Amino acid sequence: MADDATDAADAAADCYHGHRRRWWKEAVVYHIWPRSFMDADGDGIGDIRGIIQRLDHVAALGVDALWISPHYDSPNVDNGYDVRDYRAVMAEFGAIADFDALVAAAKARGLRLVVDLVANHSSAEHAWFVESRRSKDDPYRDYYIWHPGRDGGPPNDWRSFFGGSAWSWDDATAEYYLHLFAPEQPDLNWENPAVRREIYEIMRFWLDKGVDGFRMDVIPFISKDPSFADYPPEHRAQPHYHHAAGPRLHAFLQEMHREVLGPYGAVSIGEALGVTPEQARLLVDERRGELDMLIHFDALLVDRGEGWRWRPWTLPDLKAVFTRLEAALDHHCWRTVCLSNHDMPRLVSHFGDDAPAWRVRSAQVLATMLLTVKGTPLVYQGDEIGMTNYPFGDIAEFEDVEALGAWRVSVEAGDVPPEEFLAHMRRTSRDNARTPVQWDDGPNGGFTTAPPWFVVNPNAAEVNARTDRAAPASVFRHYAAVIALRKQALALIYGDFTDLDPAHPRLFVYSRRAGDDGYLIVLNLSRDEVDYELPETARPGAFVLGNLTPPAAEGTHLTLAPWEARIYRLAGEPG
Ligand code: TEU
Repeated sequence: MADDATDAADAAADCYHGHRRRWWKEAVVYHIWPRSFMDADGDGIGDIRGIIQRLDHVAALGVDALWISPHYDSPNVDNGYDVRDYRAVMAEFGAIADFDALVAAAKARGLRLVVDLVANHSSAEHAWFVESRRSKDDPYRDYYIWHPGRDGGPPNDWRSFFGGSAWSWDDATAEYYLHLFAPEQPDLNWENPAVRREIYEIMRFWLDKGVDGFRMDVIPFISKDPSFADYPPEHRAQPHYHHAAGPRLHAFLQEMHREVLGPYGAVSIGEALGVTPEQARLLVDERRGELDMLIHFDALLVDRGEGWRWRPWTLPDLKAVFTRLEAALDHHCWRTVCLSNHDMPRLVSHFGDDAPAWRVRSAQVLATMLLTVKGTPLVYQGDEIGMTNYPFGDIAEFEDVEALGAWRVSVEAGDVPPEEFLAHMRRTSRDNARTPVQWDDGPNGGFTTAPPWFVVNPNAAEVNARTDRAAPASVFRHYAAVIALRKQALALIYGDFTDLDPAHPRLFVYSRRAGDDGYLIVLNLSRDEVDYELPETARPGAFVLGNLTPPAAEGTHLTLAPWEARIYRLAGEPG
């Protein structure tokens, strides 16, 4: 992409390799799910003071920013993603003074702070919805989406992501309201300018408190298909593609940018469920003034088929995601790299190997990948110490509204045998990522002194931050080392991504090249030792960093140990 002309332009405009340099492109973001991060006040629930207590752990990783999942007042049907009051702090998490203290504590450590914006829907307990459902001519009626039924049932065939119809009947006014998630999460009506103004005011409120920007929950869903017709056949199996394709999405986001994001210089990270890499371009092309970057789902859902049922995946499937993003997004666009979060299984259990013999090494390989494929990496709490999925045995152990909803519509409806459901959930459930962070080998993994709100993984005695950070082979220290390398390696941030061997079933071999500068990354994502002749196009220069010490003077013929990660400089010109 960069040629001589762009090199000259780069120098003039604080660019690197054709990209405008921005702090958030060069940052690593650490994602905190407050309920399970750290409990400071001894009630068994994580809180803001707990986040402050553990900020030194986060800062020691070398990350640049925090994203915290919703900290707002909520009845917690969906653990904070159902907001009752957008200007108040959830009582279990603390008070507004604690939030102010968090802003100050983060700034004192040079950390930026990004908060969650849940603007597609509110809680049904939000004052707007309480009013809205009162009567058809209530001033707040049009804050939400109400429709009469069709043939004695809901207005159309739209489905809730948490099971069942996306419409609930409300007796008071004898109409249905729309909720793409739980019935307790009614969708806001973005066609109503008053709703948009309210959201912008809420954004200004938090920006005035000193936050640096927003992660925007299911933001592509804010513009609804105005026909309210049934799903078109091509979207029936994957409705998120339908909900993300509303006609006014770009207009709404451009307005939000004009009104708030632009004037404040705030960063925006859109959760892009239902957005293909090709559609993503329109949302993040910096010349359009919409969003800065998206959380793409192509990697996260590589092992999910219709109805998001688990299906086997191969390494070439996963690698292809990064190539497709590279092709779709040019140097006017940016993206995140997200391989785990509070909605997904644990990173090492999902894409690595969580058997005790391979857990640390495979977590290190995944860290290397997360931090060196192109985009702003999002590191989810606990992954930096190699936390694993929870060994769920029974439906009674699950807490998540999504898991319980799926059980209702599949097992209780007699469609799926319980054992099959549980096997699926052990692999995929969001609850895997929501068990408390394991800080040490003490009671409750050091998360709380009270009975914890949710189960602690029984492996806390072996897998915890204190043990990991002190061990010779440490997941945490490997993250920190790769993050430190990024800070002095602009080619690792802005360089072109090229998969050098897309079909290899065990290795991920890629380059990050910016003109003459560049890196070669070789990852073995398997338990096998692999002999490998590097392609002509990538000659290894100096070895920079790895999770093992490679044999000296191997040349271009490498022998990779199981779950080995290596980063080299690229030598010379491309062949
Ligand atoms: O997630 C939307 C979303 O992508 C999830 O529904 C996800 O697809 C699913 O959980 C995969 O199993 C956002 C939030 O991240 C999630 O926690 C909320 O439950 C949801 O929106 C509704 O606000």
